[in-house]
Amino acid sequence: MDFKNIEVFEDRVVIKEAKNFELPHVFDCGQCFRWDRQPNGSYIGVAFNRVIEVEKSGEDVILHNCSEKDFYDIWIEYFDLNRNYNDIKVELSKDELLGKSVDFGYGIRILKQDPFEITLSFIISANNRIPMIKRVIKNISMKWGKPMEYKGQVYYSFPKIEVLKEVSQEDLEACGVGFRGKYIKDTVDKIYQCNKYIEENAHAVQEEKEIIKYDLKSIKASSDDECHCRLQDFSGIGPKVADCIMLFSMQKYSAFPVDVWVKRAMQHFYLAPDVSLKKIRDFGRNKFGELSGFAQQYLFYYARENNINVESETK
Ligand code: 8HG
Repeated sequence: MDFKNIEVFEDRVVIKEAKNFELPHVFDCGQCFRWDRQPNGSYIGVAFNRVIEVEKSGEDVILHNCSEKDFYDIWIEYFDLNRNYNDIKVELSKDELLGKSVDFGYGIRILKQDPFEITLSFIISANNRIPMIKRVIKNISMKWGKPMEYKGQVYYSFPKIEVLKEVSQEDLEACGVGFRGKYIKDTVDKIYQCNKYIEENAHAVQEEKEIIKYDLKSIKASSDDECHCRLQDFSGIGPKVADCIMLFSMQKYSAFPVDVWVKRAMQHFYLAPDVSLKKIRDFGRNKFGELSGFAQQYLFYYARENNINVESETK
């Protein structure tokens, strides 16, 4: 557990002596798209139909606009507060090269986000840059999410599937999703049809039905390798996007998403420049095992923040 206890006030919860919890490391390490840094250094974000503000104050982390019930129902898990990140950092730092990235992103925590939101978010992430991904998700939420007011500003929840299933590909494209519109539409349809079928046939024998393979709950409940495989049954999801979804919303920590930054980091620290993404993934998973996802996050943050560039160093 990475905190001592909590103190509850009218409109906020104070997490006392929070360890391994640095706001820029958590919110700017690439795993989430709905958190924005404020001029005073705190972050305001939207998740699970709530808007909260997170502030660091000495050793404590303050969750504003948060009740004690929401802390225990949502945020304690969302922020992965029951995990001791020192154990992970000690283990990963046995590798001297990775230790550099761990020292740099020492306050990273992997958030436990909502599978439906993260599935669509990472379909949007394919061949896209993070500021643009954030903008597109914000547009979608502003159009079809629920408005919520905080400190005189309006924030929007990520839309419910029942609302998104009525949205056309053209309307999605108007939000800036580009060529991914058809993938999002198709994925929303499949998940919706699947949920509906399961709800209506709760007591029936379901094995033979093709549609139930799109059940995010059972995908999340499957083994890491099966989860990686099954996510790729959706259109617009390849190995890299599947790795991101399973790591950031399904607690599959052997995932090792290899994007351009992780590729550069792996080449910079371990491998030759001409290795394929698949080989880099296999190498990473063999090396870091059950902690691959965490290792990947320290590497991604290090590479992106330091703008590391392999070509210029190796040539
Ligand atoms: O946390 C992330 N890890 C990896 N490996 N890739 C990521 C993360 N976050 C994120 O947005 N990406 C992808 O990297 C999406 C996009 O293709 C690119 C943005 O730098």
